[in-house]
Amino acid sequence: MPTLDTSLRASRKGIDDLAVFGGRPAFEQVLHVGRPNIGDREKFSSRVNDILDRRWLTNDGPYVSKFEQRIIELTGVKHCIVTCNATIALEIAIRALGLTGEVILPSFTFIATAHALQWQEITPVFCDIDPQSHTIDPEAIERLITPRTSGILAVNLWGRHCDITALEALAERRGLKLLFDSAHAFGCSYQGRMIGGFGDAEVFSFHATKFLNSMEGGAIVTNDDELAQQTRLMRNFGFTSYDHVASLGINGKMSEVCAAMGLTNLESMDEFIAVNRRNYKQYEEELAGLDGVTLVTNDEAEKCNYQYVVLEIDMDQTIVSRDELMKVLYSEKVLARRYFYPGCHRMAPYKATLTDLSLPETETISERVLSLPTGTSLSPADISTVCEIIRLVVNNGREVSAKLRAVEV
Ligand code: T4K
Repeated sequence: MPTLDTSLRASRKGIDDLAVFGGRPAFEQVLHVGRPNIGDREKFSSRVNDILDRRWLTNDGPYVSKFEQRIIELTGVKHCIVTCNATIALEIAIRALGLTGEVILPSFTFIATAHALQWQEITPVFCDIDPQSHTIDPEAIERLITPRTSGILAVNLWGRHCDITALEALAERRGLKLLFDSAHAFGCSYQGRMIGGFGDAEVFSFHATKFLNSMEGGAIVTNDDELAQQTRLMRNFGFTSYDHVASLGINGKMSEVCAAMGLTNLESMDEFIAVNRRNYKQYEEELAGLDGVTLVTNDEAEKCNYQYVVLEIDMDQTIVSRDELMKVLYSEKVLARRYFYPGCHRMAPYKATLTDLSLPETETISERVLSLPTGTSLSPADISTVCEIIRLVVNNGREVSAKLRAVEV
């Protein structure tokens, strides 16, 4: 696996050597959080040539069918309908499930989860999270259910599972539909079963920034035969045959080139996970013992894809804030991201009507988290350099923070 060794290995003796204070940046090129993992280029190229030779570019071609079949085999779910992206997959699933009125979801998620509801004039009702798992708190959901609630849209954030047992029991007891946004959770499991087969349906993302990408792409997976048939129709304008439309639909189709990319990357999936896991372990080891800095853990008893390496910064201990650390890293050309700050309820258009809504756990966590670069484009030396910067900043938190404030004035 070729790695992009961009580190200049500049050794920083003290905080004055940091780029933010005038030193030389640690990296020549930017280190990104969402750098795509890319499988066997030759196989991908030969598949693209095959697509071009046969002149079948989209509309349920053979690569799409094969990609769907491989996802079914990997997840053990009965049906898979791949789409052009996960946002459209969510919208189709929401409509096919007949969700209306209000749907309860976490605010601590990518904005697409909320937009997929609002786009269909369904009111997203934002719920707080469990601070340990960063996923929706089932007890908090109970308090938000009204006569207008039609479903729960839970998110398996960072590839970590929600309390799926509690959510399934709650949905069943209150007669609600249960949809999982599992955009991050392809290749992960819950209680030994692969994510994909829980609730009424689940949605994966295969966007370029996901550990397994089809450039752009998504999928709806479900064990429900009728729902699968409905979503398949909706993906293609509602067409059942030439000239015959059976229902409202949209264009949610995946192209053959995207499916070929997905299939090619699936063949390297184990390798991607191994690299992600190695990166995660290295970060864990090299950041161990730093007061106020914790790495969000993965449930090692389950299958994990280690797609996100997320730091939690407790400013009471580090003195330097998450945003200050991020600023230092940016100057070093490390584009760490504060996913999913500030929470959907604090973003447009939702914040306009939700000024009084307080979600304390969401607000606290979104002030503390920082996603670090990982994936196959990083070398172990790159990670060591990133950790070295973080250690230098946190070990000198008070001085760095004061100096940053002085620079700003
Ligand atoms: N639900 C959840 C929970 C999600 O997280 C997402 C998407 C969705 C639903 C919807 O899935 P899709 O409809 O996208 O399939 C990125 C991704 O665009 C988005 O897919 C992802 N979640 C989200 C967490 O991250 P941005 O706005 O941060 O993207 P951007 O352009 O800043 O890229 C991230 C980093 O990756 C940059 O530093 C650049 C780098 N990058 C990006 C691309 C596209 C590359 O190095 N190469 C590339 O090709 O949203």
